Amino acid sequence: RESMIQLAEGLITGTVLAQFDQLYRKKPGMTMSCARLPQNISKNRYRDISPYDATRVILKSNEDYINANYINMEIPSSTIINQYIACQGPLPNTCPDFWQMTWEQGSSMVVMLTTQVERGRVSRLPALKLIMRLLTSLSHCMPGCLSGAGSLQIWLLLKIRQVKCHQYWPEPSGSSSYGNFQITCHSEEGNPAYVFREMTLTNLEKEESRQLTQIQYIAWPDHGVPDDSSDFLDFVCLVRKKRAGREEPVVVHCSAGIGRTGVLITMETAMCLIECNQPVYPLDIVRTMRDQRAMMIQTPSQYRFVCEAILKVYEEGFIKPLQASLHK
Ligand code: PTR
Ligand code: PTR
Repeated sequence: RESMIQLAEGLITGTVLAQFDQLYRKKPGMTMSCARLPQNISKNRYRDISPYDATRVILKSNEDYINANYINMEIPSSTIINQYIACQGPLPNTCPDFWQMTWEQGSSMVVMLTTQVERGRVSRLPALKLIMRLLTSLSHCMPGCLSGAGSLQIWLLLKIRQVKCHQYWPEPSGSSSYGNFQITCHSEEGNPAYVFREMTLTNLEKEESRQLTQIQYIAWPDHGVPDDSSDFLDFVCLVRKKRAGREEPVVVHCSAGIGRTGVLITMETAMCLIECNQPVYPLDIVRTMRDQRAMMIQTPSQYRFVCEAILKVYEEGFIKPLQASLHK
């Protein structure tokens, strides 16, 4: 209760956000040199997002690199340690690695917090800038093309969407191979906020299969916060419910695997603490995460969002039953 009063006051006075701003984004002394090796450069979705060497997930093959970290969240005074693997959204060339990791770590649950494409902040897209420049010079050389090039530019601005994550699974009732793994998707159901998929993951070499559940939250742009905190809280409850009884790490990813992934892990940890009657200090949660993967929770608005959601959970004596959770 004490910690909740502190949090509520801190949100009003602004100290909560000020402390978040001051927190290190990378833990001092942690190296990230594996991500920089020449053979691994193409396996990173973003140049500026790399895993710590010390906590990275190591694939059991010669090419052992994937942009992913273990994140363990201990709940004091209980035996609970929620284990996660936080990773980037797979790229076309890292899908086999993603499934290999999921298999080797024994994970049977994947939480996805991004859509495959989003309307990008196009002004920052280098490829688009290049096209624009070409169009502009074209219209200089051939004045007749001017209006055509101009409208094409506008069309591009509206249409270009940015890929946030490769679709690393097949369409429902379809089957695809990714390296040594075959994935079959049996079902897909959901509501406007999230989608559930049941899949079978087959290791072709070992001729063994396992079941896997993927839950995708679709109402959450990167660098932003979810459209609706009660939808999001329902979603986190669902993750908690689904993970019950699974000891293995839950694989969590968004696009970079830091912003939205950090918010989800913070929220689940806070819910767990509240259930166990432990104080909740969100900044400690963020620090613990950042000690294991840099930059977890990306923006102050994401941090504010999760702090407000924690207060809401506490005040409403949550944990709300998952009534209306799923309808086809
Ligand atoms: N992060 C990219 C870079 O550093 O090059 C640029 C970038 C920035 C890309 C924001 C996407 C961004 O946001 P979103 O698609 O919402 O807009
Ligand atoms: N360089 C990218 C940028 O700043 O836009 C990295 C980045 C992309 C960081 C997405 C965070 C992002 O959000 P999330 O971790 O929620 O996918």
